Amino acid sequence: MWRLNRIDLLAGRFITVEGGEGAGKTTQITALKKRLNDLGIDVVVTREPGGSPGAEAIREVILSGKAKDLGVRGEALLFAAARADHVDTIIRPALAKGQWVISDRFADSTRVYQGEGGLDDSYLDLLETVAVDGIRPDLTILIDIPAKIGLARVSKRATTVAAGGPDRFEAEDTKTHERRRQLFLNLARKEPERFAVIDGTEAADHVEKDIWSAVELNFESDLSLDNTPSTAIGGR
Ligand code: Z5A
Repeated sequence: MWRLNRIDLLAGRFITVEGGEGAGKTTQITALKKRLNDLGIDVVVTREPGGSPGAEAIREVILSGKAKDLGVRGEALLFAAARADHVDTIIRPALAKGQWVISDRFADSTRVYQGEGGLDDSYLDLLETVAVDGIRPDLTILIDIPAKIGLARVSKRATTVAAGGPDRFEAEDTKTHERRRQLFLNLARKEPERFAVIDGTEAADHVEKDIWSAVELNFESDLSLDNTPSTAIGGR
């Protein structure tokens, strides 16, 4: 369906960051935001599930495990409902204003987590179409890390969801996490023009440099503009 507000007509840029637990997504998003801000680019950092008040309410229900009884299909519908609200109230308006949006997880996470849970591609395609409503990432950074290393990093956290401890998904076994890692890599192989796969096992500052190289490569023309705040175009 033709939409006047398709992503290619929006002024901002949309970057998603994907990967398994403890891959370093949050750490790297903070660093990437700073680098872009230093160039005068206005950046909105957000996350999934969540990112908007409605979606954050759904996040609590999902990650607490309360929705597990809905089964993988029902749970996927909740992720899609959260994403639709997030797109409508946060992502699309920010892109329309010329802001850059960095989202900690987006639709690829549903492909991987709910796909691994047993949902087939046709169901996932349908959900994605209605949830993203034409909004697709310009670049997806996949921070790749063996499940064991990521889980070891997050195991140092608290032990309850409320206190930031293992959630409904983190609590699953290492083999499940490793299968998810392979699914992420499969997605990246299918869409090499959208994905940048980054080795997440390196030290954080090394990972940061690799991510920045990918961003520079993908947004060469945007970043070569004089993006100082006084001359920023379209709010960037
Ligand atoms: N989910 C789904 O099933 N379907 C969907 O559609 C969506 C999500 C959108 C959300 O969890 C869960 O929902 C997620 C998938 C599912 N499953 N799980 N679990 P979340 O948002 O609460 O958590 P997460 O996305 O998995 O993030 P995380 O576990 O917090 O990890 P991270 O953000 O990638 O890593 P970090 O917080 O930056 O770093 C973790 C630790 O490692 C921390 O102590 C850092 O200091 C350290 N770290 C970071 N980088 C390094 C390096 N390079 N070396 C050493 N140590 C490092």
